Order: sequence, then C-alpha cells, then structure tokens
Amino acid sequence: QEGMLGRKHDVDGSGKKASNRSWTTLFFVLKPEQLSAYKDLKTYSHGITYHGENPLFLSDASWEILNIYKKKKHICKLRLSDGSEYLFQCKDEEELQRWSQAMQRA
Ligand code: I3P
Repeated sequence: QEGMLGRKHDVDGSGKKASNRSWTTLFFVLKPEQLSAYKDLKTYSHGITYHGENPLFLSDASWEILNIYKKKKHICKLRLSDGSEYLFQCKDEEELQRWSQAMQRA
C-alpha cells in the first residue's frame, strides 16, 4: 500500500507533545512491519526518505480510526510500541478503509 497522506506528529517517544505539530502531506509506503515517508513519488523512486527519516516500525503498533477528531475528516491515529503517536489524514473514506485494512495486515 502506498499513497499521499497528511501526517502530524502528536506525541513523541517520551510521552510528551511533539515539538513540530504541523500537518505535512507526504508519500507513504507501507511494507510489512514498517511505514516509510517520502516527499513524493520521485524521491521514493530514488530511495530518499523525507528529511532522511527512518521508517516507523510497526511491531506492536495500533491503528485507530479517529471519529472524534472534529477539526479534520478521515483521520487515523497510529500509536507505536514506544508510545509515540502520529495522526494521518486520508483524502476520503475509501482511502481511509484501504489504509486501515493494509495496516491490519502489516
Ligand atoms: C500546529 C498546526 C496544526 C495544529 C497544531 C498546531 O501549529 O496549526 O495544524 O494541529 O495544534 O500546533 P504549527 O503549524 O505552528 O506547528 P490541528 O490541525 O490538529 O489542530 P496542536 O498543537 O493543538 O496539536
């Protein structure tokens, strides 16, 4: 599964509010147990991750559809095993279902 998603880093690995809380639209690639962020398809084809970020490791991670998030639509919350949390915005309900199913399998 791959595609553009909005992302906001919400909670860092020590349980504190992340310092950079703005939304960024990036190209995400989901492979078994890992999610990688790229600026776009072109940098993905060159294997260059966004800001040199390491993939997020998904073992013992949880993915939840956030129906309570009122400011934006089609939001999911990814919680990693270290406690850090990321919000993702899908472009529509169909994308949200596709990412959610892929995340359950990953
Ligand atoms: C953040 C930006 C985010 C907002 C976040 C702000 O500011 O406006 O869109 O999240 O609010 O801190 P900046 O761009 O200056 O980093 P929401 O869209 O989810 O409200 P927050 O700190 O309350 O999470």
